[in-house]
Amino acid sequence: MNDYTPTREDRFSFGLWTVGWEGVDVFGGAVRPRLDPATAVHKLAELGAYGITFHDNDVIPFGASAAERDAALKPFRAALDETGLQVPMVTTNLFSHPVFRDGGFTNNDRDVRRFAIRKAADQIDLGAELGAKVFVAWGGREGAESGAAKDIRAALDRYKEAFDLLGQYILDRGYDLRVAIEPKPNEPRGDILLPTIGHAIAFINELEHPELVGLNPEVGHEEMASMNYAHGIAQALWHGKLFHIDLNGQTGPRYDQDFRFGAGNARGAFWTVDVIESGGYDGPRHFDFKPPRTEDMDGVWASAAGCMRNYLILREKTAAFRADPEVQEALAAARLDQLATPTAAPGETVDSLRADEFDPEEAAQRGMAFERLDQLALDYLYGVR
Ligand SMILES: [Mn+2]
Repeated sequence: MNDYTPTREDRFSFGLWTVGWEGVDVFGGAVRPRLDPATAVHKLAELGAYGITFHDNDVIPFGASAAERDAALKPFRAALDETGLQVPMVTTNLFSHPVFRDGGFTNNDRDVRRFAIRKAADQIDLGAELGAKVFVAWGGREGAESGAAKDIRAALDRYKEAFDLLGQYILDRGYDLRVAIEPKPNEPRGDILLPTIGHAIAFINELEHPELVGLNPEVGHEEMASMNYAHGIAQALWHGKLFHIDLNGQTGPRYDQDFRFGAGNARGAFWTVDVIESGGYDGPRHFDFKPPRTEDMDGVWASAAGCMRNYLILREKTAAFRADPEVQEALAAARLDQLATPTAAPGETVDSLRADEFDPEEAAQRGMAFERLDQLALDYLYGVR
């Protein structure tokens, strides 16, 4: 048992837009003041985070001149230097300004698409300068509310073109940085392009530089579509495409709730931490959540601390689950060892499988023993084991 105090070795990072969210939603205006980026850096460092991430316009006002840009970045850079907080990821806002009403990279308006690519490249430059290894691309406005308004095949051509141009740009500049696409099914658009992990992986395979592009799956975005986040990131890992993760909380197919991590589908969070810790992911544990509108700034920091605390609690629980001799016995009873064994022996063919002596009626009698195994997990989750 420990007190779940995060340290920098835990590699927790937060979007500046998370703790900085003023609470503006579709039904009401701001409930909290603007959070100064430098203050956010100091506060997150104090809480035990190791990194902060940001959209260009979280720090630099849209349309800022070079002098205004430098002035906005100066105190932010100073805070990073003072605290040693890292910037492991950056991203571009291609959704807030009205010019992006129909998206950035797939906007029907060609002029807007060209502007969006320039804007992304500027933030890639800044990210590389600050040491970021990942550039996240969330195409929240890339989509449609109606049928004829968007030719999906043409839009995907343009989407590919944007990633191909930016990929070549990263290579030409020699940046040590990769791109991570963040899928989401809907909201703010009625339907968003690349709505799931699977759509995005298939899209990446069509790019000029697929090795530069992977995924940044978000808990809530997958669960909004009733999908299993732990399974999704496990498949992304299987493809070598889990470049980054967005952790938060969601309770089923609703609006994007963005609860703090662990507050939402707790069982899903348990398996999410299990996959992250045991599946070979070595990137930041990044939180993309929204402290509820009910909270003042004290509540915001309590919410941020809760994300890290819940992760550490679940990390301890999942590690204990995996190390438990009774669990290992239950895993064997559930035949996980057999699943890990290739179906055919080396050199075997379909014809050699025909030589098996097998009684399906007898095999059909074997239960899979999954319930005992799952109850052991729930005993850990519920805190009785
Ligand atoms: Mn996100």
